[in-house]
Amino acid sequence: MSEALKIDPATADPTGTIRPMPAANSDSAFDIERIRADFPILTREVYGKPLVYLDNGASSQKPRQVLEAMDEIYRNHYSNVHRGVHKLSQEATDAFEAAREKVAGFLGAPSSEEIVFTRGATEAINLVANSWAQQNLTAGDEILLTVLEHHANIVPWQLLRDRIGIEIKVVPLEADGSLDMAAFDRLLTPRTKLVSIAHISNVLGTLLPVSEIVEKAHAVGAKVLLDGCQAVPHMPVEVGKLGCDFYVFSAHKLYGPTGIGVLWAPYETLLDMAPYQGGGEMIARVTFEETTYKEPPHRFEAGTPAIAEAVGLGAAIDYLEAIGLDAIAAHEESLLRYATERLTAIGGVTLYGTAKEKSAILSFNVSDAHAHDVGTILDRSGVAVRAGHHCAQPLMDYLNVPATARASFGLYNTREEVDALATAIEKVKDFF
Ligand code: C6P
Repeated sequence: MSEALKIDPATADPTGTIRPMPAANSDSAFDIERIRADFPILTREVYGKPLVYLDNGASSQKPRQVLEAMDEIYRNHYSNVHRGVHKLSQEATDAFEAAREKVAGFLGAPSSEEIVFTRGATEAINLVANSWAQQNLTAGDEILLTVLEHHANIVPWQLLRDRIGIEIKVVPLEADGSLDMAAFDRLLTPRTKLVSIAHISNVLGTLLPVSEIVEKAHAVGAKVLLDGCQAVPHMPVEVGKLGCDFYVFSAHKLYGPTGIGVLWAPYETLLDMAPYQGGGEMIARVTFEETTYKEPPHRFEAGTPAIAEAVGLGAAIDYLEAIGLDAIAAHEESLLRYATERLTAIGGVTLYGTAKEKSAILSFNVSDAHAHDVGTILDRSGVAVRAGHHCAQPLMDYLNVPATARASFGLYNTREEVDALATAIEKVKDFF
């Protein structure tokens, strides 16, 4: 690991200043014990067992740096933003806009004006569907999705389809959960106006070949939306390098708060997009005859925004950048390899999604046991996993299973926790 990774998140100031960690404090730059100590909830027990939190794909836990940054804004700087002339309003506005700058830096976006705050990834996709797509697509145009999409990247397009008569095409998968690129090539035509896909699958962990997809989509004149929910907490993401046209994610999977997410798009694209919702904050001038709108990104942020949540998101970004996304990716890659080995060695466990390029998400079933029963028994051992369809019912149909159990790892998980998962799965087998 590089020297640059020797940064201590514990001493990172949530407002932005990061102090290097003294090398003597740790043998390894990725100091898992220090990281775990930042997450208060990880010390609690569940049913008398240490909590083993493996539901990071649903939502991740929050480090004290995020909690403290949100506490600080509410205690000492809170007011509404962009409205008041008074000191507190200015401080809150500065903190809110500083968070936007941090998101821009995090995604490698050239300007914070390209960062729209939304309620989450779901709202960001709905925004693109109801604004850009509604404006630019007409009956007969096609949108390309994949079988592994989350409902948030399916239903908004169906609603649009039912309004304006577009067609939705769906790219199937290979047996290992990677995308069937031959089918992608066949389904992509000059009628395709948008390819909207997950960067990483929330069920299979598959990392999609997004650069290749972007290149091919652009060659037929289609734009590309990447749903980055499961990517941004686990790997460095630079929108410029990806070449995509829209990128969305939610803060709560990124060790930040709920209630806030991000839509990124190039400024020129945002400038051409009509507002998605109307109200305060997004207007330049209102009369009963006519309303004019602010420039992006404010045009898309009607009403009082999630102020403390934006600050919390900024603190989460500081926290992750202090550790280093490359270091986090390496840690989780090693956990994935170990967990795959451990679970594969347990007879009767079926793993879904074994693509070469994948992140630390393991969906599985245990023979004869329903996923919900697996989840419940694991819970009694202190191991929190998600069980169900993971908001990806078409994928469950495609895999021909009603549900799976899913262990999704984060930066604070350990090999010992993988062992706890494996031991708890053995208990499930004993039970059935
Ligand atoms: N997936 C999971 O357990 P929201 O709800 O807007 O924050 O995120 C929606 C969403 C969109 N895309 C992907 C790839 C996702 O994984 C999610 C959220 C969670 O898998 C909760 S359903």
